[in-house]
Amino acid sequence: MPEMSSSEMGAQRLDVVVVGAGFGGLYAVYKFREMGLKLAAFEAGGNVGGVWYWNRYPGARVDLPSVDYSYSFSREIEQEWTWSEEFASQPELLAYFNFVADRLDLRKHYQFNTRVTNAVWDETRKLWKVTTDRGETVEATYCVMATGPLSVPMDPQIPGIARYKGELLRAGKWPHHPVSFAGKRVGVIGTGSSGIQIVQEVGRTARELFVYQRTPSFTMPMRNQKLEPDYVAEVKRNYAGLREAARNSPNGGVRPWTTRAFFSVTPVRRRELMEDAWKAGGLAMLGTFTDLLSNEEANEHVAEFVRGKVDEVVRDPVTAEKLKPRGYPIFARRPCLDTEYYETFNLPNVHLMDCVADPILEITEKGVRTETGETELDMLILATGYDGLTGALTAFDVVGRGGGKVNDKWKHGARSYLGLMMEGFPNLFMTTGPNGPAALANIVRISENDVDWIANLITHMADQGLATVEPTKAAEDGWMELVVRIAQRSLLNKAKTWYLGANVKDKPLGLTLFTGGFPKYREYCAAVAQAGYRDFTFE
Ligand code: N01
Repeated sequence: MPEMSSSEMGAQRLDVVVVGAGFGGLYAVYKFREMGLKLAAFEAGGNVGGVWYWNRYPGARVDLPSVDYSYSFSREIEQEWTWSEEFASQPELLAYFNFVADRLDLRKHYQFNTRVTNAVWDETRKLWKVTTDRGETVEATYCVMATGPLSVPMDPQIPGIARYKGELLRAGKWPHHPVSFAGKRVGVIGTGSSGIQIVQEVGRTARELFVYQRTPSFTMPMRNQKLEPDYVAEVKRNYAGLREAARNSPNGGVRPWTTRAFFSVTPVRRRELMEDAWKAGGLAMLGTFTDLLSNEEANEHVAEFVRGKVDEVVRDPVTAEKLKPRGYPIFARRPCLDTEYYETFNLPNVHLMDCVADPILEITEKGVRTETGETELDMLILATGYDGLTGALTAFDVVGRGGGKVNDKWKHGARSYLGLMMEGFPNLFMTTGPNGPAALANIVRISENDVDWIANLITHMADQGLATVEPTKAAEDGWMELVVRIAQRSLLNKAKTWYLGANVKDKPLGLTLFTGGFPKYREYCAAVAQAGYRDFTFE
């Protein structure tokens, strides 16, 4: 399709507009172009990459094996791209996105540095009007929000941030220029996946590092390694099998998995298995026993094993004790994978600041004031998380049938059918949406599943001469009932996390992710299509 200028985009009716240039958006653009659809795409960032465009902080890397965290839809991409590390760094991931965009000539469909400010369904003309912060509006039959589950970073609810006169950096909006920590007193607020990766990196070069920790995370050694050419060649020969295994695994990835329950083996054997998993690194521990997220007692045994590892590394017993997560099950928050995170706290320049014992009161011009006093800082880094799952679509007006807004629909929690569509919002699709398995399974596999499903539905409509599609209320109610019912069994409910919306003030609290595993999710999606989309109304 020839490149279109923005005025040309606005002048004609498009088939589809895609928002986002992460894994979901890029694949959607490719797929729809191959279907011959007339399309346009917008991306707030300056280029492709999604979260990997924004998260340029030092030490940023993926916590799934790179060979798995990559597209499966193109044999050419699989064969021509070579991963250099088991867990790719952000620069390598960004290079991958750029490689895909160039190889498939996708960039020309995007308008970058362009944020969608509202999307409104035109009932009479049966199309979406999508307006951007550049003031233009495009019209398209379908709108695909590939806006990602973790694309709206949040500042902490601490007064005074605007007052701070030192360097203020945010993990999720890291600057493009090199950042030096040498000779500086640096503070990091937040000890989730982002904070841990930053701390272990900055601790090595900063003059002093102050780590503001409110809730310690469970973290396990990543044990990242360079990939040997022989291994890469083997993977390339066997990609088809690897993808099939990933699609059929509960997490959508080739992680270790088991059917062994914790109490089905002897205490000695359990210990051996946990030691092996610790030595293997990565998410091996999660695959050690099958009931870790359903049996609280089993979970506590594994949690205690991991806490014990802190004592083996951290020399100061007081610091070690503070670093041990307590009060919530292991894996109920996203498990972190680190590279010598605990070792960082043995460095004389690194100080753990306990925000529970000594809460942060405010950010001052010079640094951070806690109950016991002010710490002056040259640089403050915020690694304080995201308005996850729903944040991207509630950040602007998405207006459906009869003027209904997504913000109103989700007032009491996200609702959708399969995490893909919403009643009241005809022809609007989401990839990796809330109420699907996003966050609990490999985002690349979910994105491909979702885009393929959307593409099939659009093809079905073209074949049948249909103009609009929308899930029935009954279908959406049924899906939400299922999602909520099976989620109640999960220990994920027992931690305050972005999975539940617990990290955002006044956000409705609840686990509305599909916790039934990726294969089951795929089955549901496929069954809906096979049944002729009877859960939808068409016009
Ligand atoms: O965010 P988080 P993240 N005072 O929400 C703290 C993915 N990811 O960006 O828990 C003090 O986990 C907050 O404390 P608490 C991954 O899916 C993946 O780190 O609210 N602290 C918490 O410690 C992950 O789950 C990768 O008590 C405050 C931290 O900020 C998701 O992104 C890398 C505070 C936020 O942790 C989000 O991870 C990075 C306050 N007022 C991210 N407010 C990899 O692939 C907040 N906090 C490796």
